[in-house]
Amino acid sequence: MKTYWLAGLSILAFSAVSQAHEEHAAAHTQASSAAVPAVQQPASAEVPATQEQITVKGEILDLACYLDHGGEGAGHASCAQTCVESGLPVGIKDEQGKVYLLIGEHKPLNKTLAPYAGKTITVRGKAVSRAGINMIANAEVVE
Ligand SMILES: [Cu+2]
Repeated sequence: MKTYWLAGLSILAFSAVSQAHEEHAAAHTQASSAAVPAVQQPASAEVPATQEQITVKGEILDLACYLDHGGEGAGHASCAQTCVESGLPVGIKDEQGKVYLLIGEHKPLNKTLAPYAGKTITVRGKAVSRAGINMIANAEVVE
């Protein structure tokens, strides 16, 4: 008999909790639907890109092979050179392992960087990050 009583009590407690949860969820829905029409901005404006001038020393990567199968280092250098020359995205991996896409002033840097593929060099430019992707724009080879 005591077992039934406990089971009944826990069902009552559960339904009270789930009702409270539904009210809480409804309050969230109302709050967010009220807030949305007030400021209509494109998604890109909500999270501003970070920008800073940086100098990065690291290995020039062919990003296609790096992302696909971890292609990097001296053993991959000739493939990286071919890939970068052919126009695939080029990047740099710094000594902490952070990877940046590299571009010039709104133009590709592949011809400039192909000879350095698989080698460690220093580049300088404007670092921008958005949606988890890092890029150095207006990149120049420092050494
Ligand atoms: Cu490659």
